[in-house]
Amino acid sequence: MNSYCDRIFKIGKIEKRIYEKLESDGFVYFVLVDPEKPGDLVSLSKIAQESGVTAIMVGGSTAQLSLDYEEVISKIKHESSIPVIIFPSGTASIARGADAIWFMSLLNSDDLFYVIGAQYLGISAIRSLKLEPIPLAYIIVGYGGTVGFVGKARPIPYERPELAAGYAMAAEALGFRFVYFEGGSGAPRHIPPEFISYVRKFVSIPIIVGGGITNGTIAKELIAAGADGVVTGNVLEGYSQIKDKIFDIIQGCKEGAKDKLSKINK
Ligand code: 1GP
Repeated sequence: MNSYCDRIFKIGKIEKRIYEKLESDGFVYFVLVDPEKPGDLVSLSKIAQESGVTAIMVGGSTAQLSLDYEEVISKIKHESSIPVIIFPSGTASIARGADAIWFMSLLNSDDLFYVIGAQYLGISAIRSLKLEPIPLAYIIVGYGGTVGFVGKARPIPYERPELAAGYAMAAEALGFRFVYFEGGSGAPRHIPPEFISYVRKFVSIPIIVGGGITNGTIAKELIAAGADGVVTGNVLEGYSQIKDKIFDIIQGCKEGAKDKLSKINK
């Protein structure tokens, strides 16, 4: 018989892999593919895997066809063995063939559907498809973009990190194992590193940051400020030098992780 700890904290394969990466490298990097504009998945999947991208996330705030998700996932899987994590916008994002799904709750939404409704509706299908659900608190910040609008969020201003720290602490106490600060896809200004370093002091769970991250310098600053992971979407869409861009961002993450470690050891 399993212990209570084993029974309650069922850490799946992908989540475990993320923690192992965090321990060995000090950061994780996710590339986001929008099923509505997937681009050249053959090159992207191979390059992402060779370059050491942690996983490919598949999702988009307006994508509403699980068939689109399945097509994208199967193409990625055909070309590589990189883990695929669904980044859902609702129950239509639940699709076959992925390894895991961010089981996320949009904590600063005014609409209960995005906080717990979609999750209630989706969990049986997630179990049937044997997708690994990874609990994630999703918090919209600043610009917010399409996801902020669709998710009826009240985005936290960049100047008010204490509000974000409150949400992050509540998320950790509620048992979420990751917190994702979302600036909105294509955010004209990424989340400031000072915002992340403020929140970092209040929680232990990994902090993921996305929205408007376009180069390695930004990734470096965010990781050095205390983020554990970064997500990029737009910057690779339709870009011809995918390999160079991924390399640049990974390099930035590595340098950021080094800076972070040296601050801890001081
Ligand atoms: C969006 O945070 C992600 O959900 C990625 O944002 O497209 O701006 O990289 P970008």
